[in-house]
Amino acid sequence: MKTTLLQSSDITGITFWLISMALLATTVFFFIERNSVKASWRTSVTLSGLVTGIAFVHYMYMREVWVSTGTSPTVFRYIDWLLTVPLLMVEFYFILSAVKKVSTGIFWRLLLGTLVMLIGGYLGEAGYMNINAGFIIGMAGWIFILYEVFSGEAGREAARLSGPAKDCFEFCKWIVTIGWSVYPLGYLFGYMTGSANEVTLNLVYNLADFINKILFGLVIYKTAASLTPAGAK
Ligand SMILES: *C/C=C(C)/C=C/C=C(C)/C=C/C1=C(C)CCCC1(C)C
Repeated sequence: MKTTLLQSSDITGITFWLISMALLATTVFFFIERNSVKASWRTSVTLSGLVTGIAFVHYMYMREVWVSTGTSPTVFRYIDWLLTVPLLMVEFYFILSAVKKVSTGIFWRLLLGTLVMLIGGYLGEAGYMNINAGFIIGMAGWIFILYEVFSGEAGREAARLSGPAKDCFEFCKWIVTIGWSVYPLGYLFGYMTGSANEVTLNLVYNLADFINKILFGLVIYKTAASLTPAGAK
């Protein structure tokens, strides 16, 4: 019997449900906990909550597209990315500014780089631009933001830090390098060469979002909490 709810054999569909509910729970958690951390870290925790909240709403729709059509919810994914990825990337600026005075140039470069990455990717994937050109523009945006957090001004500021804030920056840096590589690989194997099927592709994206959205936010929250002296706010 064909069901449009969820079949027990639909592992990818099950991961759509799992992450939807995990995103809801972490959103509630971040907004409840934000006032329990030191004031300088509250913006970072708020951003984490916005990321998981926006993703939760999109996942409700993506799940619906998946279980009822069995096809990739590409438009919803890109709308979600367009909002959540810049918010995730500017977290690097807020991690630094929670512990020291840094220039706003870092903020604008991180924002600009993510927009180039996503717009290039979308134009290529939605057929408005040559597939390879879209990929190259997207990759250029990603390399630009990776350069900023590794060797650019943000990376140099982080190198002068010590303690939990530095560990947090380092951890997040590897998430955007390794955790994020899943998406361009998906573009390459799922879309450009067509060698990965949609079941695997969506499964991998869903699991990656667990790390890249939920774990990323939790690490920032944990850092904020560990730098908040007991009994103080
Ligand atoms: C929560 C969602 C996240 C963290 C999504 C991240 C998406 C990317 C890092 C996408 C990157 C792309 C490239 C680097 C080149 C080709 C096109 C994209 C947009 C798939």
